[in-house]
Formats: sequence, structure tokens, C-alpha cells
Amino acid sequence: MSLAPIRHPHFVTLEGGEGAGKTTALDVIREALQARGHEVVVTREPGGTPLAERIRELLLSRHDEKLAPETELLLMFAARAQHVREVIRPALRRGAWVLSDRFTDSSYAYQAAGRGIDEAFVAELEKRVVGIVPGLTLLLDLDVREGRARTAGRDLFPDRIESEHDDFFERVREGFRKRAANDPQRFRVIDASQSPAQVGAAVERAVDAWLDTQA
Ligand code: Z5A
Repeated sequence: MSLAPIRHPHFVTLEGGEGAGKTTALDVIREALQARGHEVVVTREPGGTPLAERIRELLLSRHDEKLAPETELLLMFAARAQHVREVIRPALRRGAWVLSDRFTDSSYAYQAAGRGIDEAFVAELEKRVVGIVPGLTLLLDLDVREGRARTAGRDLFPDRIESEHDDFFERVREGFRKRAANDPQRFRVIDASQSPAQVGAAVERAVDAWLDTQA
């Protein structure tokens, strides 16, 4: 695999913390792409293939044995390796657009900024295992407590990562914001504290503007 990750303009990702509203935003983007006649493959991470979904279960379920940060990182990338080869690349090759709920930016935010793993290690895995970067990434940015309040009723049994403390999620949020600030060409930061309709409209504007540059 090439050591320089390649940006693909038809690969769009959504990032953000818990409860930021990625699910609603996904629908808006899918509809905007389909309205222009594009085939859209909607997928998610960790997961996206049967094997990667099994790795997701391992990652999110609670275990008596504590998962080492490095184990967590490598499992994220094991799932991603499979996802890229089985779903993302084949779809892009046949001309479809790919829309993924989370991708490598989540590993920089959660495993590097959140858990303290060296960013250079994540970058090395990205180069050697992934090799592809989205053309457009929408970061739904939201106050950590607000995000957790939104999912509080839903998550009677929070998963392993959701059970982390607020300071972990504050580091994750900063990690995302730093990545967005360093790459304004790829990222669009959306204020996710707005109403669902306002967030949807902001997402739609960002995607329409991106599509116009691709026409
Ligand atoms: N993870 C990682 O550590 N490293 C990696 O490399 C990758 C992932 C790829 C699973 O991801 C976990 O894996 C995740 C990061 C980690 N752990 N955490 N935390 P996930 O994407 O499956 O999990 P999630 O981010 O926690 O999903 P979520 O909580 O469902 O977030 P969401 O999809 O952005 O939220 P939503 O389902 O669209 O909305 C949540 C609720 O808020 C729902 O009741 C909505 O009706 C409500 N909502 C949505 N928008 C609004 C607005 N605008 N106002 C008010 N209420 C709203």
C-alpha cells in the first residue's frame, strides 16, 4: 500500500462526540447525494463488514479484563483495514459515494487525544493500513455534557467507551477541534447545539457547497 494516504473527493465522513446528532446528519447527506443521482453507500466505524462488526462488539462490550489503549487502537485499525478493503475502496472504484459515520479521525481523537497514545503511531497506522482520507469531513461539535444529556435516557447500559468520564470526552472534543483547525480544507465544523432542523440545514449547505466544487 502507498505510504501517502490519498484523499478521495467522493468519500465523506461524519465525526463528533456522543449525542452530537450524526444519525440525523447522515440522512440529510444521503438525501442530498441521492437527489443529485449518485449511488450512496452508507457505512459506519467501528464496523461496516460482518467481521468488522464482530470487532466492534469486542470493542464496545464491557470486559472483566481492562482493554489496554494499544489493544483498543489496534482493534479499531483491524476493523478499519477490513472496512476499507471490503466496502470503501470497492464502492469508490465503481463510482459510488461513500458516507461513513466515523473514520480515522475518531482514532486520533479517542485513542490519541483521549487515551494518550502517540499521534505519530496513529499516523503510521493510517499510512500503512488505511491509505485513504475523506475528501470532506463534517465535525458536529457539541458540549460534552449536552451530548451526554441527550443520550442519557437511551443508554440504560452505557457501552465500554460511553462509560468513560467527562474529562476523557473533553480531551476527545479538543482532539477533534484541533484536527479540524489544522485541516480547514477538509473539515467543516457544525455547531451541533442548534436545533435538529438548524443542524440539518447547516449540514445540507456544507454538502451542497462541496458537491458544487465536484460538478
Ligand atoms: N471510536 C473510537 O474510539 N475510535 C475510533 O477509531 C472509532 C470509534 C471509529 C462507537 O461509535 C464508539 O467508538 C464511540 C467512539 C468510538 N464511542 N463513544 N462515545 P458510535 O458512533 O456508534 O457511538 P456514538 O458517537 O456514541 O453514537 P451516538 O451517541 O448515537 O451519537 P450520534 O449518532 O451523533 O447521535 P444521534 O443518535 O444522532 O443522537 C443522539 C440523541 O440526541 C437522539 O436521541 C437524538 O434524537 C438527539 N439529538 C440529535 N440531534 C439533536 C439536536 N440537534 N438537538 C437535540 N437533540 C438531538
